[in-house]
Amino acid sequence: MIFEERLARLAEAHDELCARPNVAREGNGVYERYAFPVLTAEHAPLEWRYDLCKDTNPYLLERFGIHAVFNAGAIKWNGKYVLVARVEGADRKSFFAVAESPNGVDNFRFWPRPVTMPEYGEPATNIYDMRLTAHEDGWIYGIFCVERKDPAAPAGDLSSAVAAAGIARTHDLVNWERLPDLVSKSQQRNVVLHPEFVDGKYALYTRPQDGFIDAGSGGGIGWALVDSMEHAEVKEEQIINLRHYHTVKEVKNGEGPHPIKTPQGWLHLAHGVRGCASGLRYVLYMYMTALDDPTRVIAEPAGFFMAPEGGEYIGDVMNVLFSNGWICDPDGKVFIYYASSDTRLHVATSTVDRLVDYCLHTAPDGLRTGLSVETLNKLIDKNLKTI
Ligand code: M1P
Repeated sequence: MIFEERLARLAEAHDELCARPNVAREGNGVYERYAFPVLTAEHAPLEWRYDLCKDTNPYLLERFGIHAVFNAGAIKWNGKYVLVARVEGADRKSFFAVAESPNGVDNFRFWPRPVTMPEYGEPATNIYDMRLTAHEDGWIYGIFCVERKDPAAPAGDLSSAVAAAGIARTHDLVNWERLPDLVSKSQQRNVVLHPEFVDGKYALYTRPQDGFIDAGSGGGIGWALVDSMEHAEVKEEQIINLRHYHTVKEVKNGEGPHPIKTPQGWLHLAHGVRGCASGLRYVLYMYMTALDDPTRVIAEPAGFFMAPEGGEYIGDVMNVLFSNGWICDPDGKVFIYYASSDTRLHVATSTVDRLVDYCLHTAPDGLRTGLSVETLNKLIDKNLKTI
């Protein structure tokens, strides 16, 4: 009886959570946050977490702990809002799982099974943070971080890892063809495929870094053209979005999802990292590049676009917002999927028009306090004339 009652309670709570309507909150005009996260560990199906057979699990104990659901790639697929989320188990290993919603803001439900990602080379210890790109070549590509133990780590060092960009492609988000990892002189995380060919080549946003954690001498978000995705190799890399002293991205930065094409230019979402007494702080920022030259930055508002708020500060890795997925509807509505503190996934909504307006009409970072005050005074002067 205990088994049946507990199962009924668990199933009811899970259904209620997945069906809970989400409500937009008044924001700063640029975007709206929503009342509830769209995916959490509790959204994972009961069949993933429990042995549902009374004979083998009479107490209905959890058998596979799911710890967090965050950092999701996103795509509009067969009329549904589809996320390829990073699901992290209690064992600290991440894997990918697909969830879909009819409206993009609530009712996300996982597909029955997680993604079985084929291995390439030495099997990965961990995989995470997939960026999805429906490329004009007809494939949907997923590029993600592949983490393996550092073979050069001294004996006893069980923390050092190396990061590479794993590449896979699919037509249905179920069956994935694994391609060779990106060949690059440096370690790579946050690699993103641009959706169009550029000069007949595939174009990648990269993030060269010296170590697993440290961007080190890697100056920012890079750009590289590669001949083929079947043997992708970064031969030349140009830094297109630099890190700067005393900004939100002084320690490191990384491209979010692939940019959205607008009449005014490519709209980019990225994350910036700075250090502070409580550790690293991850925020989201935006920039735009020229349509005729995606390597040329044409606008970059000062500071962060979104930073943690309230409960978003709290989680497995505190003080982190991270985004690797957004969806732009044909009517210009944009669904920004962002994760907080490596624990849960949220949505914010905006429109292409508002995001472009934000990028083109917010002053850039003057890089010193005097210029910040000048910018503020110009706004006050204008308002005093208007009122
Ligand atoms: O813990 C915060 C983020 O750290 C890494 O991002 P980056 O490579 O920019 O430092 C990633 O592990 C990311 O998944 C994580 O959210």
